[in-house]
Amino acid sequence: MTINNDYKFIKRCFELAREGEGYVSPNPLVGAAIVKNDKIISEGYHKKYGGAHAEAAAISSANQNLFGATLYCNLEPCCHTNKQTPPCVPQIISSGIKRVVLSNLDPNPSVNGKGIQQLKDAGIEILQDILSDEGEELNRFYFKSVRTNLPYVTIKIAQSKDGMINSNKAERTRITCNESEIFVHHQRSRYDAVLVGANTINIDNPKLNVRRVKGRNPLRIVIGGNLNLNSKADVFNDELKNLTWLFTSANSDISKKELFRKKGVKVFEIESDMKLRLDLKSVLIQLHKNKITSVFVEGGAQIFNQFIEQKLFDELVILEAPILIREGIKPFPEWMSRFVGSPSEDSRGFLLRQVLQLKSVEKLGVDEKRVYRKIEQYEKTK
Ligand code: AOF
Ligand code: ZN
Repeated sequence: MTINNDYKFIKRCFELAREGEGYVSPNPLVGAAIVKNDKIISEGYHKKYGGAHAEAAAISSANQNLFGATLYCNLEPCCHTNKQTPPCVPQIISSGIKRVVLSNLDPNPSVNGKGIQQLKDAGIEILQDILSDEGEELNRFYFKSVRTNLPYVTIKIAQSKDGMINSNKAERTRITCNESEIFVHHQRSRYDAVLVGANTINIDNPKLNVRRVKGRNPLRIVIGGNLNLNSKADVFNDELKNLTWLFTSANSDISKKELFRKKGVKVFEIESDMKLRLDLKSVLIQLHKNKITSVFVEGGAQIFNQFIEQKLFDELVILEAPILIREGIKPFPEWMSRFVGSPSEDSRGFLLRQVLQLKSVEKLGVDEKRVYRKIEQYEKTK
């Protein structure tokens, strides 16, 4: 067996794992392939939360003896009990598989190295860290969540060429093209939740669902510290209103909170400042406690500013349309917008550049998509 084959089969595991996108959270995306004589004889992936693990699915769907076979999987097989499904390691050992090739260790403290140790103790050969960067990228929501107890946060900003997200008029402005919209709907189907502030609800009345592509709807998180919110907005009244979670100040109007609760909206009370602005880190901690591993932030300007200033994000996606708005609302302060537009020598722009790294630039129809990643590592939140 050549190392090239090992790469090829691990890549196949990534493809299989991606089939579970949107359905397995808070679990990781995992794919598995069983190989004999350089040929895949069985495959499996983790299809949904609570369902069979990738390795178990591949073993159970094999229709031949696995003695001497190699198992490929992108994540270390689990060995812990007291969970929804039986551990994979004993199933691998009893199947007769003699070699396991994997991409990443499972950072879950109940596994983290113990899975491969048990396999080694049973005489199984292990090859680890194959395409581990790609594996990290694939499971970046899961890894961030397990390592820091906070969800992975992506900020998406749709802006004009002159860096504006809306005109000054208190009404919705259409900025990006059809292809960008399809991209956004794909992202909504992959992230556990989308998040917006009260102004976006009141001005845009967004549905925040998945309509342009096939996929599952995300949870819809509304930040409304002072509950200055239009209770007639779609997210509080449509057929998905049970998927709307409202985060408000512990000190906001009690009868208004009741109104939203009566509609079937889940209301969370969070610490706030004197102006009833919420502590966003506390919001993220609450989301983690409720099994949310990824959040797609869709606006508006105040929310963008707070997430960026407090460095509570991992990824920034700018969708830039070739139009000019001239007079309108900018998603962040001047110094920041110059940095994420074209490189600037501004000193704060320089600081931001140490935090952000441009990862990709791509055309989406007539728009340009720029993806930035936050370089800084997080501390674990208790
Ligand atoms: C694997 N293969 O396909 C997945 C793994 O509650 P359970 O039984 O689904 O177990 C969830 C834990 O198992 C999860 O926290 C992670 O550590 C691991 N996920 N492991 O061997 C898989 N999805
Ligand atoms: Zn498992």
